[in-house]
Amino acid sequence: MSKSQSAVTTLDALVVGAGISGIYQLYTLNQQGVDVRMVEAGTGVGGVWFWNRYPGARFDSESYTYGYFFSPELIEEWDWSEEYAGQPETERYLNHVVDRFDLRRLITFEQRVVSAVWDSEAARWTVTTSSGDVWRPRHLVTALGILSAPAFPSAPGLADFRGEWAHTGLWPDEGIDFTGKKVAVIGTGSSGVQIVPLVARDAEQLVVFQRSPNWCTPINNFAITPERMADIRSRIGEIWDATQLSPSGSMHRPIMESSLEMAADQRRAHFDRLYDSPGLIMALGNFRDVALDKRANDNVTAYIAERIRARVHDPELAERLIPKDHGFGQKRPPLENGYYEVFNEPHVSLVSTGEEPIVRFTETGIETVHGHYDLDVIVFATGFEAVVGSYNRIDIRGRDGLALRDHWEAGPRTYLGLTVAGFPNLFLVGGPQSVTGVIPRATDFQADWVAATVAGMRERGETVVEPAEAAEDEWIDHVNAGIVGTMQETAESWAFGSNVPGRKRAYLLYAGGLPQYRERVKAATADGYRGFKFSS
Ligand code: N01
Repeated sequence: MSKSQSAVTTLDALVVGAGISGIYQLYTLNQQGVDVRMVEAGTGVGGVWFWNRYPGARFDSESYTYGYFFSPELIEEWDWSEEYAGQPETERYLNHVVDRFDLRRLITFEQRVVSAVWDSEAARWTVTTSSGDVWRPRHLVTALGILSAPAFPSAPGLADFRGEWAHTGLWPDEGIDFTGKKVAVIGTGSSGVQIVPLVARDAEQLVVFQRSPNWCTPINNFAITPERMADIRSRIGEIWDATQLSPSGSMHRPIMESSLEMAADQRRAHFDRLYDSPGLIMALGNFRDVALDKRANDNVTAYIAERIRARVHDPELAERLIPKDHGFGQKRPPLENGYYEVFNEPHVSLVSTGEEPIVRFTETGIETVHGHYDLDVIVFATGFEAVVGSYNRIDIRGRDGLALRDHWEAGPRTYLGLTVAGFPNLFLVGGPQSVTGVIPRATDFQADWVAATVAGMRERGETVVEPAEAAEDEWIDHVNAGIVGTMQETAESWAFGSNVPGRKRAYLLYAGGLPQYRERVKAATADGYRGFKFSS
């Protein structure tokens, strides 16, 4: 076939996206004997761990709770080197998995999906990619990632900038050398907080542009010795069980005791222990009431503010680094490694864009309302059009040409976070209204469900599955009820799309906890796939 001819491939299932969730989906469907293939926009596997190759990118979940559990052999042969593995190690791991289970032959790279249109007559999707190739799957499984559509500031002039620039979520393969350069990092979310200390280490000058400070706590990472790895392996069943009981799919569970009824010194001792422990325990293993009761939340928030003040020498600067608009845990808190200490260094400065907005990018740097910053490199750690952004960038059309973008205009609409009314045979894995915490611990369950559903349909001779609109309405009510009354309810955060100008506020994740999520899906499935219509 000549290059000018595009390929048309008819098949049972197409999985879009070779991230940790998509890879497992490919594996499970293949195991079921489904004729399945995968398309991926990048040149390699890894998803978030392929694109976010910026210095400092690493897990903030324990490595072994984020990796796969489906294969005892894989657990036996893979050694994690750190409690919170860095991006290169995770990318290696995912490549290892793909080769270990002979999945690479099923993946076509450099195929960014531009449109997916349901063909009612053929009961198939027509999926077109940027290369012009056409895929005709019966079932379309999207594993697009919740943080994969990078967002940029709206200030004009970036095309004029003559230096180097990159977004943390689209980091160049060859990297960027900051040595002796004048660098700006825009954004102080998890990505910004991870990259800032490494830029500060090499750069001659670093200006951090902060729109809103975050409540960052230390990662307290450490190397995994061979003895510890052996111990992890011997406890892997226990670790799995812990992830299944935890609302966030992690090793951590909230302390159910009331922090408000506790003596102040006893409560403080708990906070000290959490602050000095590894990982996200301050957020995920804290008292349950800090997420629910403003008074309890105020206590932990005041505690962390005190720890920040003790680390930043200049009191005025410390205050600018302490959030005033939200309490701890209302937004996803970043983990850091020496972030606050960086601001004690003379070559590092902080610009609060609330007081000093960026006006434009220029040929030589950034112009603000107060002056000009000469720069060699600009790092955009400005986040993502989260959860729905990756869907909105594809022209997805269901029955009667209905655009998913229009169906989701006021916020995502799904049934069980897995399917969408009016979009037959479209499955979402790691999409809206289903995920929280350790993403693969939500999506491995979803991928198993999709594989079992597709295999069941094949056995029963059914070709089309679609949820009822009423079931979708019920799910949306359930998702929204889960966030009501929590401290997160009023947060300005990507979890509500509030970082995207003009986006209608809607909760995009699932706050009910993964055990409840799984129970709900299992109950509907056991009840004859309640809420779904199947047809032949
Ligand atoms: O993105 P973010 P992220 N001018 O949206 C600011 C996961 N993750 O890539 O808060 C100036 O959190 C924006 O300001 P504001 C994790 O779930 C995990 O850092 O919107 N600033 C914010 O400070 C995380 O939550 C790891 O007011 C602008 C920042 O840019 C999620 O990914 C590592 C701006 C964006 O922060 C997203 O994190 C990294 C503008 N015009 C990420 N526009 C792990 O550790 C935006 N900002 C596993």
